[in-house]
Amino acid sequence: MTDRRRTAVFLSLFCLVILYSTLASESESHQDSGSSDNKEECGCKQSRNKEDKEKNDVTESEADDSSHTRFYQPKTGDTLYPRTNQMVYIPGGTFTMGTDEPVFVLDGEGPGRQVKVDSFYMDKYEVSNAEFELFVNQTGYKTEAESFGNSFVMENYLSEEVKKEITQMAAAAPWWLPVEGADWRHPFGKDSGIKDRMDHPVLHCSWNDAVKYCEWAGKRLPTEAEFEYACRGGLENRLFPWGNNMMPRGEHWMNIWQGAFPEKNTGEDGYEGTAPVTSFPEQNKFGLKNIIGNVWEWTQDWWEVKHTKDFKDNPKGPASGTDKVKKGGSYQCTKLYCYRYRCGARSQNTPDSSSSNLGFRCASSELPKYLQTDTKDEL
Ligand SMILES: *[C@@H]1O[C@H](CO)[C@@H](O)[C@H](O)[C@H]1NC(C)=O
Ligand SMILES: [Ca+2]
Ligand SMILES: [Ca+2]
Repeated sequence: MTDRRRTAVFLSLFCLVILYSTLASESESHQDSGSSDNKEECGCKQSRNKEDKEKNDVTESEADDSSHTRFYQPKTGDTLYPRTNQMVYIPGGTFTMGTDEPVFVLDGEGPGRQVKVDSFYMDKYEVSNAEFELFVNQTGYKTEAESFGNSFVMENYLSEEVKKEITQMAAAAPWWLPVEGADWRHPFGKDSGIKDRMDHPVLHCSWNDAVKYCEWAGKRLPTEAEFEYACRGGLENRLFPWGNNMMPRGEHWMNIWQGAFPEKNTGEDGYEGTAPVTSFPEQNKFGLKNIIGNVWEWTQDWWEVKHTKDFKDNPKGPASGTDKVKKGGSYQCTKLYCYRYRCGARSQNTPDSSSSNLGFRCASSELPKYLQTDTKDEL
């Protein structure tokens, strides 16, 4: 067997196991299982291969808690640059990371364990195209997707022209295609652009690219623990940042996929693709937007799936690995295929991978100097 075939066989077996664990743990989802043939892969694990080079109805968000804004009053009115301008203060604490009721056991969602996180700052929004362009303009930075000459895009978002040119498919996820010329300026192939999407999240940034951007901004990527702590917004053992009800008051609070994935995309939440980073309500009392949904977000940590119940103090993940952790799910997630728009959910990609549903936001232990305003004497 060639390496490629072996990989394909392995992935197929792996995916069957995932399929089994998904079905076993998601009894509710059977009702809308309209498309059973593609279940094996949630579409969220596309990586470059090496050769290439709802339980209760109550909204628990406490929007009136302004303890975090006492420390930092974000600048406003500069909507294209919310990310470089706006960070929220996340007061530290101890929380239950992961869950004792994992949906995807093989993802290492469990067990629930006590984790302490120090206070830090986090971008209120995902990094937008405008902000990434500012970074590239100032530094001349070239992303890995630009160097490789391609990146992953989901088939549904490609023009017929671009599809015609594609020969190779990602074995485990047939709707993910490595598209020539796809990069942050051309998110859906070379005949696409970002002119009308400057306030949308930047796409096709690898983990390495994200690290470079955050350094430029005087920040860093959040650890997985920080991300999850921020996501959970002070609530214990809830699915979503605001509680367990997927649609508080019957409204969409996040950008995911409605309809039977991958054939049908109704865009009922207002967006068939990405949404502006400023869209949807603040998802929890920290004031974070799209911390789940819209695009997946890179974290600092290497990926591992074995966790103990031991208490951890500001964990930073394993010392080494092959993949990096991403969190939050994306606009391509449905409950049936990629029920990973939960704070406790996680997935991974190699640090050089990039795709059309993966972005990032930065964090910082100290507020960068350029963001400090007159209100800092309140510190
Ligand atoms: C980046 O440079 C281009 C070309 O000079 C310019 O059109 C664009 O407005 C700049 N973008 C930002 C965010 O400064
Ligand atoms: Ca959507
Ligand atoms: Ca997100």
